[in-house]
Amino acid sequence: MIKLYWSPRSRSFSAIWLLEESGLAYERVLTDISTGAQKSPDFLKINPMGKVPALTDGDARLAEAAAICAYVADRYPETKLAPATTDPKRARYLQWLFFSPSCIEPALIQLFTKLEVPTSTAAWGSAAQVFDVLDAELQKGPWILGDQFSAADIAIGSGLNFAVRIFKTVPARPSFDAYIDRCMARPAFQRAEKIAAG
Ligand SMILES: N[C@@H](CCC(=O)N[C@@H](CS)C(=O)NCC(=O)O)C(=O)O
Repeated sequence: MIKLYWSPRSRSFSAIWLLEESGLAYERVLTDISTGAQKSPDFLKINPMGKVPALTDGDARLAEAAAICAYVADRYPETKLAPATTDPKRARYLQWLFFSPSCIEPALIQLFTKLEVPTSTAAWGSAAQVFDVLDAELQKGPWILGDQFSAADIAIGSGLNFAVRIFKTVPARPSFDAYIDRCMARPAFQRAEKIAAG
């Protein structure tokens, strides 16, 4: 049985949304970061970073929200959350799935801290570039791979919702608003929101 280690109002949201989309049976293990539960010796064996989300599935264990998306979508192809490895769309899927932790996350931290980094040195270029590129891609819609909803939308949609609607670190744009609305209209997103509220 899949076990998801999660905390309310945290980056656990994307893993909850993913598992709600998957239709798979899973158990939620509350690991409340406000109590320090994420630093317990038992939890550190699952994620030595002491951060949620993390997931175990039999002998498999992993952390990192985007890796959890990739793991579940590949381990359980019946969930149809990723293009098959032989499908040419797989390439763009991987690009956008990795774009979330590699570019969106650091861009958000840059906006938050006002950190100055030369664009040629920063792996994400600049926050402006990240959100311009994402804007252009999302204008094509409805999902990041066009008609096919995938785990990449869970990674990107969760981050964008936090950035644009919750923390308002990123100014709204028509493509972002329309995409977040489409994500929020999904029943699995709505169930995840209720769960993640704690
Ligand atoms: N890179 C990780 C980041 C996870 C993360 O930052 N989790 C935060 C909550 S949003 C956390 O567990 N913070 C508690 C702590 O660091 O003590 C991922 O993408 O899953």
